[in-house]
Amino acid sequence: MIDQVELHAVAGNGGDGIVSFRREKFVPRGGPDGGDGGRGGDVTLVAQRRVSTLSAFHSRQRLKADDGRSGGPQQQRGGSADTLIVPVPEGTIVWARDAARADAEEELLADLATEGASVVVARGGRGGFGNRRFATSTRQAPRFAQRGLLGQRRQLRLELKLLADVGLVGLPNAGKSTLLRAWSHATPRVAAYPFTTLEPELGVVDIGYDSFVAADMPGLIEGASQGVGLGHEFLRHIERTRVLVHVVDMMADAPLDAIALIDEELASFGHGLADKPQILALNKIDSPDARAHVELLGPQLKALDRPWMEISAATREGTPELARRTHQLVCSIDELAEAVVAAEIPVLRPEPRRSRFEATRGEDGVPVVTGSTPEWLASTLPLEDREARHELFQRLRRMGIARVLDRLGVKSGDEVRIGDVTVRWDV
Ligand SMILES: Nc1nc2c(ncn2[C@@H]2O[C@H](COP(=O)(O)OP(=O)(O)O)[C@@H](O)[C@H]2O)c(=O)[nH]1
Ligand SMILES: [Mg+2]
Repeated sequence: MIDQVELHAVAGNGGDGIVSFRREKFVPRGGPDGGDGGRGGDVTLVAQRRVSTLSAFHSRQRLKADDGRSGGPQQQRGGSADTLIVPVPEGTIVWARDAARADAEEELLADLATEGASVVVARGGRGGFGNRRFATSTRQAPRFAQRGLLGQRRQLRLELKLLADVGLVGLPNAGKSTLLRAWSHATPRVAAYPFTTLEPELGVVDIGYDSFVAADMPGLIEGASQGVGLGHEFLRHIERTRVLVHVVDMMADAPLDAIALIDEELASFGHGLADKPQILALNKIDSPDARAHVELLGPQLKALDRPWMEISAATREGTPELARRTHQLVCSIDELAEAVVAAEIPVLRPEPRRSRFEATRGEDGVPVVTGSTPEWLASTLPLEDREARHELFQRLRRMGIARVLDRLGVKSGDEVRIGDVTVRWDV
């Protein structure tokens, strides 16, 4: 069963550099001292074992990191924004598309398979330089500064193959399917049964803002005894499962024997199932017979030394409480596990480096320059200012771009496109 959400990731914009001049006593106009802007925050997804579904994103579809701050006078650098860290489940596959370009194609960005794996999905913009940075021997008082670069915007699609946090076990007719339906009725996403191998039936159980995945695992008892093969997927679910809810039919003649039988099956199945913490769900409490059984067997149930709750999967009496209790137990186990993995260093997937620049003639004959540095400069320098334009051309010349444009036959006064910005070439 696959869960999927679409999100919009918006990184923070870089803070603007500012224009400022030193003020000193008796000096009418000091040198430039405008500070640089700070970096905008990145948006980063991090895989966390304690998160088991993408449910949280049904109400949070926009991930926005803060902008960097503008620079100040006296060379004060604007503060950089923090990275927005967004927890996602282990096993989340991340697809991304550049939201700024209509023709951008979706690409596979990351497979966050294990705890701590992370990926930057939208990079924050660089801060702009203050006017101090543009001072040269021939231009000692630049009256322009650079704007911050816009943060990346990306359309994301997250895909997750759901794995069970909680396994429902119990004899046939105990009420496992009924309980799963009662728990996940708000989100009717219970998968259909394939018939070749037994696969557990899954349900997403929402608890406030959090959620867990419960699996009905009839195969353990019903399937194994019929000689039906358990799929590889089934074992993956069992490995992930942290808590078992052991459903007991209290209307049956010998509920204690039923519990013992399941315990034996769990032990003989192996894979650590018998060691997982259990909650007993004493089911069908709506029936007077079942209620009488619970009272009669109270002391023996206590002797089993595991938590139990009385429920009716059919009338849903006690099922929300059981869901909360189960969720708490899952979380407490995750906290133990987290303490162990906390020291691990997250794996960062580096952004592919683009070449410095490319210059060609576009279909309409207008020369086009692409590349992160020229595009950054063209989109952040205030090109309506003559000095700033001059600065841009000088930097492009130093990068060797002027030479390539020259070869393309570009003359002074011709239009040139740098990324999304069109300027009149002037050298
Ligand atoms: N009276 C009563 N019947 C229930 C309850 N839960 C399940 N049943 C019935 O018990 C039978 C078996 O339930 P099912 O969920 O299919 O059990 P499973 O084999 O463990 O999946 C069905 O006829 C259900 O309607 C309950 O809380 N009260
Ligand atoms: Mg069933």
